[in-house]
Amino acid sequence: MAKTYDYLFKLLLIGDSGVGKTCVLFRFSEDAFNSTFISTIGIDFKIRTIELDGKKIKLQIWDTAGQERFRTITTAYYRGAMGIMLVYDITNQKSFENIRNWIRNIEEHASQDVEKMVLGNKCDMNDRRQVSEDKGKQLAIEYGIKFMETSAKNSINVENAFFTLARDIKAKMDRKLESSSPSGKSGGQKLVKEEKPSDKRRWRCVIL
Ligand SMILES: Nc1nc2c(ncn2[C@@H]2O[C@H](COP(=O)(O)OP(=O)(O)OP(=O)(O)O)[C@@H](O)[C@H]2O)c(=O)[nH]1
Ligand SMILES: [Mg+2]
Repeated sequence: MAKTYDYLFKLLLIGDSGVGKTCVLFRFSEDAFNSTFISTIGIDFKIRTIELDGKKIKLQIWDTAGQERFRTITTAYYRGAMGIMLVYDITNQKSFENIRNWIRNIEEHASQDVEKMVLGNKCDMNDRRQVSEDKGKQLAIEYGIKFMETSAKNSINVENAFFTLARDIKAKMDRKLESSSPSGKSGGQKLVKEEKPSDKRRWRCVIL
Protein backbone atom coordinates (compact mmCIF):
# COMPACT_ATOMS: atom_id res chain seq x y z
CA MET A 1 0.00 0.00 0.00
CA ALA A 2 1.31 3.46 -0.84
CA LYS A 3 2.62 5.48 2.05
CA THR A 4 0.28 8.37 2.76
CA TYR A 5 2.92 10.77 4.07
CA ASP A 6 6.68 11.23 4.37
CA TYR A 7 6.73 13.28 7.56
CA LEU A 8 4.45 13.73 10.54
CA PHE A 9 4.69 17.10 12.28
CA LYS A 10 2.92 17.81 15.54
CA LEU A 11 1.98 21.45 15.96
CA LEU A 12 0.34 23.30 18.84
CA LEU A 13 -1.72 26.48 19.02
CA ILE A 14 -1.57 28.48 22.24
CA GLY A 15 -2.70 31.91 23.39
CA ASP A 16 -5.40 33.62 25.46
CA SER A 17 -9.02 32.58 25.22
CA GLY A 18 -10.86 34.31 22.37
CA VAL A 19 -7.85 35.30 20.26
CA GLY A 20 -9.05 33.02 17.46
CA LYS A 21 -6.92 29.85 17.71
CA THR A 22 -9.79 27.53 16.81
CA CYS A 23 -10.85 29.80 13.94
CA VAL A 24 -7.31 29.97 12.54
CA LEU A 25 -7.16 26.18 12.60
CA PHE A 26 -10.66 25.87 11.13
CA ARG A 27 -9.61 28.20 8.29
CA PHE A 28 -6.52 26.10 7.66
CA SER A 29 -8.20 22.69 7.88
CA GLU A 30 -11.63 23.37 6.34
CA ASP A 31 -11.16 26.75 4.67
CA ALA A 32 -14.16 28.07 6.57
CA PHE A 33 -14.99 30.58 9.30
CA ASN A 34 -17.56 30.76 12.07
CA SER A 35 -18.27 33.99 13.97
CA THR A 36 -19.94 32.24 16.92
CA PHE A 37 -17.55 31.93 19.84
CA ILE A 38 -17.49 28.38 21.17
CA SER A 39 -14.64 28.32 23.65
CA THR A 40 -12.52 25.17 23.39
CA ILE A 41 -12.85 22.68 26.22
CA GLY A 42 -9.46 21.18 27.00
CA ILE A 43 -7.85 20.21 23.73
CA ASP A 44 -8.80 19.28 20.19
CA PHE A 45 -6.94 18.52 16.99
CA LYS A 46 -7.19 18.63 13.20
CA ILE A 47 -5.17 16.99 10.49
CA ARG A 48 -4.11 18.39 7.14
CA THR A 49 -1.53 16.97 4.79
CA ILE A 50 0.48 19.45 2.76
CA GLU A 51 3.27 19.07 0.24
CA LEU A 52 6.73 20.63 0.55
CA ASP A 53 9.63 19.94 -1.87
CA GLY A 54 7.65 17.01 -3.28
CA LYS A 55 7.25 15.45 0.19
CA LYS A 56 3.93 14.83 1.89
CA ILE A 57 3.84 16.38 5.34
CA LYS A 58 1.04 15.30 7.61
CA LEU A 59 0.30 18.09 10.06
CA GLN A 60 -1.37 17.04 13.28
CA ILE A 61 -2.40 20.33 14.82
CA TRP A 62 -3.42 20.52 18.47
CA ASP A 63 -5.74 23.34 19.42
CA THR A 64 -5.60 24.20 23.12
CA ALA A 65 -8.12 25.96 25.34
CA GLY A 66 -6.90 29.40 26.34
CA GLN A 67 -8.88 29.37 29.57
CA GLU A 68 -6.78 29.10 32.72
CA ARG A 69 -8.83 26.21 34.13
CA PHE A 70 -7.55 23.89 31.38
CA ARG A 71 -3.89 24.81 31.83
CA THR A 72 -2.83 21.45 33.36
CA ILE A 73 -4.27 19.49 30.44
CA THR A 74 -3.00 21.78 27.71
CA THR A 75 0.51 22.08 29.15
CA ALA A 76 0.88 18.31 28.88
CA TYR A 77 0.83 18.66 25.09
CA TYR A 78 3.81 21.03 24.87
CA ARG A 79 6.42 18.32 25.11
CA GLY A 80 5.42 16.45 21.96
CA ALA A 81 5.13 19.60 19.84
CA MET A 82 7.61 20.26 17.05
CA GLY A 83 6.13 23.67 16.25
CA ILE A 84 4.10 26.12 18.31
CA MET A 85 1.94 29.01 17.10
CA LEU A 86 1.59 31.73 19.74
CA VAL A 87 -1.57 33.63 18.93
CA TYR A 88 -2.79 37.02 20.16
CA ASP A 89 -5.64 39.27 19.05
CA ILE A 90 -4.60 42.64 17.56
CA THR A 91 -7.75 44.20 19.09
CA ASN A 92 -6.81 42.99 22.59
CA GLN A 93 -3.71 44.52 24.19
CA LYS A 94 -3.79 42.12 27.13
CA SER A 95 -3.63 39.08 24.84
CA PHE A 96 -0.48 40.60 23.31
CA GLU A 97 1.14 41.27 26.68
CA ASN A 98 0.42 37.69 27.68
CA ILE A 99 2.51 36.37 24.78
CA ARG A 100 5.53 36.76 27.09
CA ASN A 101 3.85 34.45 29.62
CA TRP A 102 3.03 31.93 26.89
CA ILE A 103 6.67 31.99 25.79
CA ARG A 104 7.70 31.34 29.40
CA ASN A 105 5.37 28.33 29.43
CA ILE A 106 7.05 27.02 26.29
CA GLU A 107 10.49 27.46 27.83
CA GLU A 108 9.34 25.49 30.85
CA HIS A 109 7.43 22.69 29.20
CA ALA A 110 8.32 22.28 25.51
CA SER A 111 11.29 20.69 23.78
CA GLN A 112 14.19 23.17 23.67
CA ASP A 113 14.45 23.35 19.91
CA VAL A 114 10.71 23.64 19.18
CA GLU A 115 9.99 25.99 16.26
CA LYS A 116 7.88 28.97 17.25
CA MET A 117 5.87 31.61 15.47
CA VAL A 118 3.82 34.58 16.72
CA LEU A 119 0.50 35.37 15.05
CA GLY A 120 -1.36 38.65 15.51
CA ASN A 121 -4.85 37.48 14.55
CA LYS A 122 -8.01 39.42 13.57
CA CYS A 123 -6.08 41.84 11.35
CA ASP A 124 -9.33 42.40 9.43
CA MET A 125 -10.46 44.55 12.39
CA ASN A 126 -8.11 47.45 11.83
CA ASP A 127 -10.64 49.95 13.23
CA ARG A 128 -10.47 48.23 16.62
CA ARG A 129 -6.73 47.67 16.62
CA GLN A 130 -4.93 48.03 19.98
CA VAL A 131 -1.58 46.52 18.96
CA SER A 132 0.37 47.99 16.05
CA GLU A 133 1.98 45.63 13.57
CA ASP A 134 5.31 47.12 14.57
CA LYS A 135 4.84 46.12 18.22
CA GLY A 136 4.24 42.54 17.07
CA LYS A 137 7.35 42.58 14.90
CA GLN A 138 9.45 44.04 17.74
CA LEU A 139 8.38 41.31 20.15
CA ALA A 140 9.16 38.59 17.63
CA ILE A 141 12.59 40.10 16.91
CA GLU A 142 13.29 40.23 20.65
CA TYR A 143 12.70 36.48 20.93
CA GLY A 144 14.18 35.67 17.52
CA ILE A 145 11.00 34.12 16.17
CA LYS A 146 8.87 34.72 13.08
CA PHE A 147 5.79 36.90 13.09
CA MET A 148 2.73 37.38 10.90
CA GLU A 149 -0.57 39.18 11.20
CA THR A 150 -3.44 36.89 10.23
CA SER A 151 -7.16 36.92 9.73
CA ALA A 152 -9.05 33.67 10.06
CA LYS A 153 -12.15 35.59 8.95
CA ASN A 154 -10.74 37.03 5.73
CA SER A 155 -8.25 34.23 5.16
CA ILE A 156 -5.14 36.38 5.40
CA ASN A 157 -1.77 34.68 5.97
CA VAL A 158 -3.23 31.54 7.52
CA GLU A 159 -1.86 29.20 4.84
CA ASN A 160 1.33 31.19 4.78
CA ALA A 161 1.82 30.83 8.55
CA PHE A 162 1.38 27.06 8.68
CA PHE A 163 3.45 26.47 5.55
CA THR A 164 6.24 28.67 6.94
CA LEU A 165 6.26 26.84 10.27
CA ALA A 166 6.21 23.45 8.53
CA ARG A 167 9.04 24.51 6.19
CA ASP A 168 11.16 25.62 9.16
CA ILE A 169 10.58 22.34 10.99
CA LYS A 170 11.43 20.34 7.88
CA ALA A 171 14.61 22.34 7.26
CA LYS A 172 15.72 21.80 10.85
CA MET A 173 14.93 18.08 10.65
CA ASP A 174 16.75 17.66 7.33
CA ARG A 175 19.81 19.42 8.77
CA LYS A 176 19.79 17.07 11.74
CA LEU A 177 19.41 13.99 9.57
CA GLU A 178 22.40 15.08 7.51
CA SER A 179 24.65 15.77 10.46
CA SER A 180 23.78 12.84 12.70
CA SER A 181 24.75 9.23 12.79
CA PRO A 182 21.98 6.73 13.60
CA SER A 183 23.11 6.61 17.21
CA GLY A 184 23.85 10.31 17.40
CA LYS A 185 22.01 12.52 19.79
CA SER A 186 21.31 16.16 19.25
CA GLY A 187 19.41 18.61 21.40
CA GLY A 188 17.35 16.04 23.25
CA GLN A 189 16.20 14.36 20.07
CA LYS A 190 17.55 11.05 18.92
CA LEU A 191 17.45 10.07 15.29
CA VAL A 192 16.59 6.44 14.84
CA LYS A 193 16.37 4.31 11.77
CA GLU A 194 13.04 2.59 11.60
CA GLU A 195 13.09 -0.78 9.96
CA LYS A 196 9.93 -2.69 9.39
CA PRO A 197 9.92 -5.85 7.29
CA SER A 198 6.88 -4.73 5.35
CA ASP A 199 7.91 -1.12 5.01
CA LYS A 200 10.70 0.72 3.27
CA ARG A 201 13.55 1.91 5.44
CA ARG A 202 12.94 5.37 6.66
CA TRP A 203 14.14 7.81 9.21
CA ARG A 204 12.11 8.75 12.19
CA CYS A 205 12.71 11.45 14.72
CA VAL A 206 11.65 10.69 18.25
CA ILE A 207 11.61 13.01 21.21
CA LEU A 208 13.15 11.28 24.21
N1 LIG B 1 -13.04 39.51 13.02
C1 LIG B 1 -12.44 38.37 13.32
N2 LIG B 1 -12.93 37.58 14.29
C2 LIG B 1 -12.30 36.43 14.57
C3 LIG B 1 -11.13 36.03 13.87
N3 LIG B 1 -10.72 34.85 14.39
C4 LIG B 1 -11.60 34.54 15.36
N4 LIG B 1 -12.55 35.48 15.48
C5 LIG B 1 -13.67 35.48 16.43
O1 LIG B 1 -13.15 35.50 17.74
C6 LIG B 1 -13.94 34.68 18.62
C7 LIG B 1 -13.05 33.66 19.30
O2 LIG B 1 -12.50 32.77 18.36
P1 LIG B 1 -11.97 31.31 18.77
O3 LIG B 1 -11.24 30.79 17.59
O4 LIG B 1 -13.05 30.47 19.29
O5 LIG B 1 -10.96 31.67 19.96
P2 LIG B 1 -9.97 30.69 20.72
O6 LIG B 1 -8.64 31.36 20.77
O7 LIG B 1 -10.01 29.34 20.14
O8 LIG B 1 -10.57 30.68 22.21
P3 LIG B 1 -10.46 29.49 23.30
O9 LIG B 1 -10.89 28.23 22.66
O10 LIG B 1 -11.38 29.91 24.44
O11 LIG B 1 -9.04 29.46 23.77
C8 LIG B 1 -15.03 34.06 17.75
O12 LIG B 1 -16.22 34.79 17.89
C9 LIG B 1 -14.49 34.20 16.34
O13 LIG B 1 -15.49 34.28 15.37
C10 LIG B 1 -10.63 36.88 12.84
O14 LIG B 1 -9.63 36.62 12.17
N5 LIG B 1 -11.33 38.03 12.61
MG1 LIG C 1 -10.63 27.54 20.83
